[in-house]
This record gives sequence, C-alpha cells and structure tokens, in this order.
Amino acid sequence: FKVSKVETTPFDGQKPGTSGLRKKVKVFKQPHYLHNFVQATFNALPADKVKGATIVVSGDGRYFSKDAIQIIIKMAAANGVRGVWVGQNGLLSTPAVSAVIRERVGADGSKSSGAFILTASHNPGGPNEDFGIKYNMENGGPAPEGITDKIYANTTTIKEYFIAEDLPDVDISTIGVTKFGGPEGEFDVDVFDSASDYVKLMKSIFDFESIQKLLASPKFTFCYDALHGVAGAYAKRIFVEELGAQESSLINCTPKEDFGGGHPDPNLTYAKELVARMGLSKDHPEDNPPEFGAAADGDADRNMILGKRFFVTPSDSVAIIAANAVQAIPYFSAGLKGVARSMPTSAALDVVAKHLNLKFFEVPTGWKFFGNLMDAGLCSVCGEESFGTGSDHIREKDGIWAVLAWLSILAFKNKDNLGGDKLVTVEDIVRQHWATFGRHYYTRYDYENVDTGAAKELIAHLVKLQSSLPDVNKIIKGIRSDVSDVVQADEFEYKDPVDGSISKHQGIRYLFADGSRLVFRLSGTGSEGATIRLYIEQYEKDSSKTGRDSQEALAPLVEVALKLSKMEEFTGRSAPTVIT
Ligand code: VG1
Ligand code: CO
Repeated sequence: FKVSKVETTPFDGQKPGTSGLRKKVKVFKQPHYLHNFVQATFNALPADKVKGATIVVSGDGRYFSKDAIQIIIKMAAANGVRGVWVGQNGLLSTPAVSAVIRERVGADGSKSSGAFILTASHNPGGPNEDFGIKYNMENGGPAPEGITDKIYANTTTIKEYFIAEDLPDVDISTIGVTKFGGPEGEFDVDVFDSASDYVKLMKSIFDFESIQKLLASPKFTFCYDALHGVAGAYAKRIFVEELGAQESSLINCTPKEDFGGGHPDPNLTYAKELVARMGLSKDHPEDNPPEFGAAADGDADRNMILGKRFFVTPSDSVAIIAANAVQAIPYFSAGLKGVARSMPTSAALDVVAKHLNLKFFEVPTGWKFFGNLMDAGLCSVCGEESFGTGSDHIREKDGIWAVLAWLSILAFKNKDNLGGDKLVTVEDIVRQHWATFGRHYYTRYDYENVDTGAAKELIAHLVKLQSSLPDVNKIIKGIRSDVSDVVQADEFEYKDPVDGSISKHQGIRYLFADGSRLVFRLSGTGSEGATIRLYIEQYEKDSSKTGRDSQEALAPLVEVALKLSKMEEFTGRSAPTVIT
C-alpha cells in the first residue's frame, strides 16, 4: 500500500470528556472528523507506541463502528503501526480491551501498546444517536489527562493526516491474520476471538466451580440482561458455557448496532425488562422473580446488581465486594492492597476501609484516576456510584467481573447451605452489611440535556455560595431546620498521590456534620447540551433505622439541594430526567 497525506482543518469541540470523545454519529460522519481525532491521538503518543507497535481497535459494536475500524486500520498502516488487532466483528467490551492489552500475546510473541475503543458506553446508538472513541494506554487503562489534553491541543492545530487509501477493507468477521506490504515493511491485521482472553482471565480470578454449584442449585435462579450491548458476547460464554446457567436466563444478549432502540444504561429506569422480571416494577407484578439479576451497559464496563425485589446501590455494591473479597474471591486471598472510590460515590466503602484497616483513596469521577493507584500497587478494589465496579485485574471497570464477584459472595455465604431450606439472598447480604457498617442512603438526580448556559450559571451560583459557610447554613436552615449543619464546602480538587498531577473543578461538595453530603457536577460524557448531576447521601449508623425507604429517608436533603441550587429557576426543570 501507499501512504497518502491528506490536508485537513481543525474541528471545534474534539475535547475528550470523562471517557473519550462522544458525539452524534452525524458529527462523526463528517468528512475528516474521525480522521482528525485519530491522527491527533497518534501525534500525542510517544513515537515508539505508534511506529512499529501493535494496537487494538474494537468496541461495543454500535452503529458506525465497522466503518470506523476500517478507517483506523488504514490510518494505523499509514502511520507506521506494525499490527492491528481486531476482535471478531469489531466486538470487544471495554474491560476485554483492557485485558487484551495486558494479557494477549500475538503469533510473533508481541504485545500491544494501546487501543482505540469505539464506544459511547451507555449512550444510545444508531444513525441518529451517539458514537464515541477513546484511547487506552499500555497498562490497559484510559489515557491520562496529560495525553487527552495533548490530543485535544493537536485537534485544534491539525493540518494533515496520513492514510493508506488503497489498502483493501479487511474482513473482520473471520478470525485470522491478513498481511500487507507497505513502505516500511509488513503490516498485519489480526482478527481474533473477542471472548477467549477475557474468559481466561476471569477463570484465573474466580472459583468457577463454586459458582457452578450455586447456579446448579434449584433454589438459586439467575437472570442477566446485556441490554443488546457487547456484554451479550461474554455472557453466553461465561454464564452459560462455563458456569452452566440456562440459556433462558440471558435476556437481550445479542449485540445490536442500535441496542434494539434502547438506552443501554443498566439502571432502574432503562433496564426495564430486567427490573420487571426481578419484581421491581409496579406496573408488572412478578410472582416468582429470580434470586439474582444483573445488567450491563453498551460496552459492558457497568453493572447493576439486583436481588429478588431488591436493588443494590452501586456504592453499597463496591463496599460489600471489598468487605467479602478476601474470603470469597481467590484472586484476593492474600489481602487487599487498598480500596478507592470516586468522589460522588457514597462513603460506604470508607467505613469498610476503616474497619479492615485498608488504604483508602477518593478520586475524581472517571476510571482513569484509579489506574495510577493500581499501577503503584496501592489499590485492589474500586468503584463509582454510576454502576462501575472493578479491581486491579485490569484498568477499566468491569461489568461481568462485578457479577462474578457477587456470585462468588453468594456462593461463599451458601457453601454449606445449598441443600438447606433457604439460601442467603442478595437482600440478606446487604441488610447484614448495613447492620454491621451502617447504611449510606443514596440517590442521584440527573438533569439531562439542559441548556449549557443555564447549567454553567447553576454551577457558578453554587461555587460562589460554597465560599461562605455561614451564608450556606443560614439558607439551609431557612429551607429545613431538621438537617444538620454544613461543616465544609468546596470544589473538589485531586492531587494524584503517584504522579503529583492536579485535577481541579471536579464538582462542588457540601459536607454536613452528620456525614450527609450534597454533590453537584456537570457530566463529561454527554453529546448534546449539558447534564447536571446531583448526588445526595445520608449516613445512618443506628441499625434499627437502616431499613427505611431511601427516597423517603432522603426527602429533607433533596429539598435542601433543589432549593439551595435553585435547580428549577436555572434549568426550568421541575423534575430530573433520571433518578438512580
Ligand atoms: C459518567 C459517570 C462516571 C463514569 C463515566 C464513564 O461520567 O458519572 O462515573 O466513569 O460516565 O462511564 P459523567 O462525566 O457523565 O458523570 V462509561 O460506562 O460511560 O465509560
Ligand atoms: Co460503559
């Protein structure tokens, strides 16, 4: 093939957000748009991670992925990349990409140095919906801010990109290596099985035999919903083929380019079918829901864990996994190095860390901040309130890992009990956890697609307010006299303990004397307008009071948050788009 140099001009707005660049497909389909971003990325990486290197390109299979993969292959060839690895049909979950970067060895003994992941995660897909792209580094984790800032800077000055226009499209539906000859020698495209590296890794972490026994127990029933995302490709292999679950326990497990028209976001609003099956829908009463249910997002890095008629908040989930990991999961049997959560995630994990005397870290939203801690051996288990849970087995959050972690805990708690009358349930485990550690009542309100100017004004208002505690407390007492005092308010700033880098403006926090918190921040993953996130949390230590309805328990704080922020005044919204 030949290398063509194509002249181009910058596009506005190619700034990677919390997790890569996410835009409407129509935006990505503009001539040169994707090309500019890919070239900006190649130019931001150290030369030896491009020239002569091997990179991975795949994603959640959403609409436009197949075209994008062919473009990136041609650009990789032209930029001197030696080999491109592609999951069959272009499918690799985000955690599987991370595993492939870290574990997979090519036929010639080489490893890969990074990956383009093609996904907009939980955002809908299809011709009128979202596409996304992000770059992961050699450790398998998202590019750190130093690199994403450079990518963005490059997109603002780009003048040309390189592409092997005459390279034929590669058949990515068939496993095998295709070799090409270019000006700098051989160039290979290796299409490989999307699941096998990941399945192997999972088998090395968990005790599959004990999970098998649990799933085989007639008293244990199971349901998994991939929301038509890429998780389906792994669910069949792991839950059915490896662990013996029934095929009928999988729903929406065939990956689709448009996620069946749905919103592939595993929460109580969007995972409707699963929520109904688990007996959690008022409109669809279910006589006999399964004991355990779980769902994933489009790229399978998120998870929602449900018990029979019971919802596990993601913040509780990571705390419970951390509390039980050493006994229930072989990978952690030597102990946890430390635990970490994102700032808006509830402090349930903090309490576990204190009890177990573990190192603890609070980082900004987004998985990239956990990677440094893990690379430095400081953190084993981490999580976010946004249905993201994971560990240092890879450098991304991992939806199927979280399900296997929960199944492991259930298998452990029931190991002498599988023949008994009643299993220890998900709900039992959570209630027991609250009884021991106290409960963090938690909810998140999302206001999606708000006018960008209005959202900025609301944040500016809160930043200003935050600077005077006496003023804040006076306003709050005027709203509700029954909430405690705000003792600290700030804009969260993070100094990475490993590399010393500083991330500012990571959300506004109001911390109350009784451990309650209100957090406000703007989303960095949307593709249109602004999304305001409001996180509300209240700690209850008294075990006789941990069984209340969460929205009811949080009602006073919700009222304070909405009035303090003047939510309706700024946004015109009387209610959030989604409550999780
Ligand atoms: C959201 C979540 C954040 C998560 C990010 C990427 O970001 O809040 O916790 O890490 O999505 O997840 P934001 O900036 O919109 O709040 V995924 O599954 O979309 O890669
Ligand atoms: Co995701």
